[in-house]
Amino acid sequence: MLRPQDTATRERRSLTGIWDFRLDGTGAGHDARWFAGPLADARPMPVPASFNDIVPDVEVKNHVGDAWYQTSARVPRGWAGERIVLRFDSATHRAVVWINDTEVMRHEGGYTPFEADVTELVTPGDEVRITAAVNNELNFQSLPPGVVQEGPRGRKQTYFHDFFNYAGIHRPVYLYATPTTYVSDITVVTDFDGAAGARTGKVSYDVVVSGDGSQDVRVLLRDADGEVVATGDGASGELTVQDAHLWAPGDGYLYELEAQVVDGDALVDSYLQTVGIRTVEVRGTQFLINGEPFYFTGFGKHEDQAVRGKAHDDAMLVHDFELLDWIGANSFRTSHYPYADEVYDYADRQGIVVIDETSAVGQNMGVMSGMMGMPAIETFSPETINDESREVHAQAIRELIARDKNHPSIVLWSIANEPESASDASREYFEPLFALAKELDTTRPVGFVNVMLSPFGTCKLAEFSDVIMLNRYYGWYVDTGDLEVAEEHWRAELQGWASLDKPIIITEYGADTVAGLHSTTADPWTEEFQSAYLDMNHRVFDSIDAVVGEQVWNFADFQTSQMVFRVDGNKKGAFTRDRRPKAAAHLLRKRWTGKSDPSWAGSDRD
Ligand code: GCB
Repeated sequence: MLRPQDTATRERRSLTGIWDFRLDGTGAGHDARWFAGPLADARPMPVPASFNDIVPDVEVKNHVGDAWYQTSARVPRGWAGERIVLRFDSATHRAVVWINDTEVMRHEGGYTPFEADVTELVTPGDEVRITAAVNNELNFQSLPPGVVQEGPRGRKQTYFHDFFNYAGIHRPVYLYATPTTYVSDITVVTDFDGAAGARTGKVSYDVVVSGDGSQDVRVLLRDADGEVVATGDGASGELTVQDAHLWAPGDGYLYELEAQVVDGDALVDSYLQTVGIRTVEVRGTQFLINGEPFYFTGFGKHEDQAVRGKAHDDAMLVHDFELLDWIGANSFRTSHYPYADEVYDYADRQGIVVIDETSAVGQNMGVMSGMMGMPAIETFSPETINDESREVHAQAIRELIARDKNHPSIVLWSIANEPESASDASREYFEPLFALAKELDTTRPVGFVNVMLSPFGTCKLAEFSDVIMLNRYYGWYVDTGDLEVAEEHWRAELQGWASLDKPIIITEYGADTVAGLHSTTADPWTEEFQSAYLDMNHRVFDSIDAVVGEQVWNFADFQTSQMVFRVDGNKKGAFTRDRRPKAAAHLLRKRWTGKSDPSWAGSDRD
């Protein structure tokens, strides 16, 4: 699904702003047809934002059920004769949407876009009412999973992942117009021959035209200076780029492919697709980008901040990338869900490498019973995560790859974080999902993130993974505080994984750290301990050749549900929630850039 754009033939109207909002814990609004008129008893709510922290009220914060949003918009007069589409970049975790009195779409899954052709329902120049019933409930058939139970004070949501269940309309909403014959999809795949100086880039493209698809397609490829470097006729083909400038980590060089639908000399539609020419390959224990071994440095991140919750925010985006640059991170994982489109666009431009993850997190009842003391239940069973859940998961993989396939920054798909992976049931559940991801994208490796409860020798999914991704907390959740013993245990396990002859990325290692808490003896929770813990991990990684990456958990402190071992959230950040560096951030910066502080003595950017 292509993003809305303003081009020579297309126009967008953003619907971000303050909408009317009303909670509906019992689901009464559907029967009472709240969409059929102005939303009664509404309060203001910003879009995009999570609703949870906007209002200082625990009922809003912990709401379970529907949340109704409504706004009105005037359809631009100039859109007469065009195809008009209503698009939500996301609504967490599912939504039903109406235009005036007519339901126009339903969508399951909180982190991917959905849209509907509303041409027949609107009149250019007139106002329309747009209503969305956004539901935040998690169950065994949703991603991520959860359970809603009746409690003494109403319904209560529990879930099995370690971040707050923020909900609402987290990303932009648009009305947009395209011609009635329009480009509906583009796929680009890149390759190159030869070495620097005499390098020939190859850009295979496939353009899908909808509407009256009989019209011709023409493509133009422009370089970063706007010069046309290749052209093609027909809906698919391969363009050749002489002396191609590759996209590479740290060098986000982008070409732009303009896909035109033409009728003789007349331009019917035009869509602009950025293109980074690069290759990705796994060879033995190496992860190669453009044929060169790549070592991931960086973090697992979250879309998380005070007040806005999980809403996309450009100021935070640019600031976070500046901090990635400062600290010397070349990559991050979109733990634990697909991020806003803007994040990948910016990663493409900045040359930051991305591991793109679905929202399959918490599919592991062993973690719940082992660590959180919940009664042991089976993860994969007809009553819990079952065939229906797998179909939801498959759809999430389809939507992720369809949305993100053209980003050069994305080098690896992660189809799940820490699922149960030592049982036959997990193997049965996951085998077809790996096959699906590999069929949908033959150009990128596919993996999943392994949990400590499935150590080397027990995991039944590793054989399907092109890359081994490990989350390990030796010295924190096990061997707590005893870094010497932790180092021995960690190295021993990692040596086992290294024998599989696949590249290994450590996708999580970290220790909760309260900024400002210090001790001379490096006790857990202090800044000294976090630094010592990271040092220990780095010694282990540096001793094993198959390790091709280290991503600290987490970039910044983030909000979680209330638990006895979380102090106002998870504190494993290298930065605090408001992005102040802990001592560990300086340590990482030294390791990843070689630069020593004080960086505050003056600008050290080169
Ligand atoms: C994990 C999870 C992550 C948690 C982290 C922790 O393994 O993947 O979501 O936040 O551990 O801090 O416990």
